[in-house]
Formats: sequence, C-alpha cells, structure tokens
Amino acid sequence: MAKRLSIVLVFAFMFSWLQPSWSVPRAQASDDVIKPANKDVFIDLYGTYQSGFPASSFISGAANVNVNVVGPDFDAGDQKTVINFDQLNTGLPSSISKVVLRVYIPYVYTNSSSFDVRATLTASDNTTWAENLGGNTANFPLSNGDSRLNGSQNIPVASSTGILDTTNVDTTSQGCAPIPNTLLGCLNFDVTSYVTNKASLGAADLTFMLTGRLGTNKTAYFTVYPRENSTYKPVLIFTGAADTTPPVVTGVTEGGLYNSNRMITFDEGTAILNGSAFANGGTVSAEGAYTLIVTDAANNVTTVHFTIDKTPPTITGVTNGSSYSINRTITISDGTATLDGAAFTSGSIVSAEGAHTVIATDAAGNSTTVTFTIDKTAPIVSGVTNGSLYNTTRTITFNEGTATLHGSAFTSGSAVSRAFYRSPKALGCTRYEIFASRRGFERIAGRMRAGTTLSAAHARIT
Ligand SMILES: [Ca+2]
Ligand SMILES: [Ca+2]
Ligand SMILES: [Ca+2]
Ligand SMILES: [Ca+2]
Repeated sequence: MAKRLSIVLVFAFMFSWLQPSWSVPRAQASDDVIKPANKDVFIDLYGTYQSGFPASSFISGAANVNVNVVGPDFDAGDQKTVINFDQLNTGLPSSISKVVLRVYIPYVYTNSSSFDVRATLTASDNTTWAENLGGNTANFPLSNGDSRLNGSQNIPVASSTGILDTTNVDTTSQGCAPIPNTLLGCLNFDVTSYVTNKASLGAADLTFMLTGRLGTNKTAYFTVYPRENSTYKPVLIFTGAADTTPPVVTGVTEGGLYNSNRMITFDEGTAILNGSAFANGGTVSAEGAYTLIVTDAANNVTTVHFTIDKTPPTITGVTNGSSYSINRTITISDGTATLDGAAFTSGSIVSAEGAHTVIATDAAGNSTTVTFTIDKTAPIVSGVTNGSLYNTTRTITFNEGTATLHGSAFTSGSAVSRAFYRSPKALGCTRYEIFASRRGFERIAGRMRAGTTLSAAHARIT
C-alpha cells in the first residue's frame, strides 16, 4: 500500500503570494453552484480506505491529514478513487453552461525511474455503492466507458521529476492557489457534456472514478483530498444563469376558494401539499384548506393557499316545496342569500303571502335553493254554506287545497246528491236521519229531541 513506498518525493512550491485560506469552496462567478461530493473512497491492491489514508504516515513532513492516492504503484497496484455526487436535481442554475469536477491536490509523488504523473477520469453508472465498499476492493464500481469523458484521460499532472504541469493543474483559481505542504493546486475536469447528458436522463446521482497512469508498475502518482476533508472536498461546479424565477402553478391561485376538484400542475420543481409530497398533475378532491409549496432546483419557492368547499349552505325555517300559513323566519348557514331575487339577510322574517324563492350561495359558489309559499287565506267553498240545509243536489267547489267529505277525499266540482244527517247520541238523540236525492227529500226518519236544530256541528255529509 501507499505507505510501503520507499521513494517519495514531496513536491511543493514556495510561493511569494499565498491566497488566504478559505473554508468553504466557492466558485468565482456568483451564479455558480457548488455541489460537494457526498461519498468517496480510495482503494488499492490491499484494501479500501473510506476516509483516505494518513499522508503523514508515508510522506515526510506531510501534514497530518488523510489523502486519496491516485496512480500506479509497484507494490500497491493501481490506486484509485471513486467519488459520488448526489442531489443533482436540486439547487442548480436554470441553464447550465459548464460543469467542472474539481479535486484538490496536496501532494504529488515521483521517483527517479517513474513515468510522469497522469490523471484519468471516467464515470460509472453504479451510484449505490457503500462508501467503505464493504471492505472489498472488488466492489469498486466499474467504468461505464462513457466517451464524453474521453478528453479527461491521461492528463499530465507532473513530470517524472515532480515538476507540476500548470497547464492542467490550476494554481490560480480562487481556492486553488498553492499553500506550502497543504495544496499544490486543483485538477479541473470539464464534465459538462457528461453531466448535462446524465441530468437530461434524470440522473440526480453521479459517480466518477479517478485513476492515474494505469498498469505501469511505476511509482508516479498524485493525491487528492477526500471529501472527509472539510476544506478540500471534491466538488462539482455548475456554471450558468441563475434561476430567479419561482415555479408557475396552474389549477389553483393564492387565496382561491373552489367548489370542485382541482388538478394542479407546476412548470418546474417539486411540490409539498399540506406537508406531503404532491405529484405534478395531481388532483385534489377532498374538502379543506390547503397550502401548496413548490420549490424549484434553485430553491425559488411558490406558495399557494387555497380551499376546497363543496358543501352548499343550509337554509332553515322553510323547506323546499312547503306552504306555510304563518310568517317564516329564515336563516342561512353561510354565504349570502336572495329572496325572490333581492338581497336577503339571514334571520329575517318573510311575511308576504305568495310563492317565494330563497337562494343561499357560499363563497365557493355552492348554492342552495328553497321554494315555498306563504298562504294565510283559507280556501273558499262554494255551493254550500255553513249550517245550511238543502233539498237539492249540491255541486260543491273550492278555490284551492284539498277537501274531504264525510272523511273521504272530495274533488272540487263534485255533486252531492245524498245527505246523511245523524245526530250524535251525545246530544241525546235516539234516531236520526235525513236522506236527500235528486228526487228531493226521499226520507226523513228518526227521532229528534224536541227543540234540536240540525246543523253541520253535529252532522256529516256523506
Ligand atoms: Ca470517503
Ligand atoms: Ca425557476
Ligand atoms: Ca360551503
Ligand atoms: Ca289559501
């Protein structure tokens, strides 16, 4: 493994100017978005090193920090590093013009018989690997051989004598300026084509693999800081126009009140509805108050509060189709109301005779309609008068309502040709009867107490 190396050259320039150290990786353009690696691991022939390998254990004078070694080693085999980035579907510029994978190089190693030091970047479609590779070097993800990264292969990093190749090693960008015994510079791989292609396919998780000059059995390699190093994590730098436009939501508007299902769409981002994930194009059908929060990849947020109310107001005091002989006090549960087309205040009294229509409408547009009648006028019966006695057929009409004659339904306009009078026994009468027909009195029978007057009060017409 790396610490077995017998010949190590620690390459470090002395610089007349040193950038102040910085703790948070920043890109130069304010619109750049920096995504730090979320997992990485260094492996060699002998094992996997989840957090890198202590530089001070094999580099004289090296700082006591862990590093990942990249390159061929005559006794440790090919030493390589796999780096993963996740959550690439959020927080990115709206239009990406460039994507750079940046790793920070603290040390480069050569010896007198080495080739020069080179770097090769490939990528893997395996993104689910465990950061410790399960302790098994065989679990190192395999390269997918994507040709978009061909330009990032066999990149010179330093000469066989350890002279840094500043054509490829960035020593001038902010954060890449050398710091003695800490940083030589950065390696920047242009991965724009690869990343944007993967992103267009929906990939939010990308794995890159950093190898050196493979299979030469020569000790000539460089190191990069692992992502466990808080200052020099590998990063993806996305350059592009900042997205300052919040998502556009359709289907509901702020403060909206609806009486029907709502299908909601948004042009970008992800949504949370009342605290739960909400899929684009989903339909909200349940009544209630809602808060929809849609967040785009640049963390612009659109919030929409809306309510679904499918319940119409209730009207009390009258029921639909009913008729009343007295005043009615009418109340509505919510919303506004009209009575016969004019504004009506809940709790008011309706006293006017006639047919009425009350319509209550709530704020969501649900409405309830009740029609009723107030009729304080009794029916007018024609053809007979109260208490009268007839000896001819009577045709009886009434102007409204329904009637019974001697307990049975009676139709207005019907003729009554037969009368049956009966004095209740309660009055002390022992017999009764008067019969009438078209032929006039046919029979009068029975006994009446002297002085009794037959009247409707103690007679029924049959
Ligand atoms: Ca790691
Ligand atoms: Ca946006
Ligand atoms: Ca309602
Ligand atoms: Ca009436």
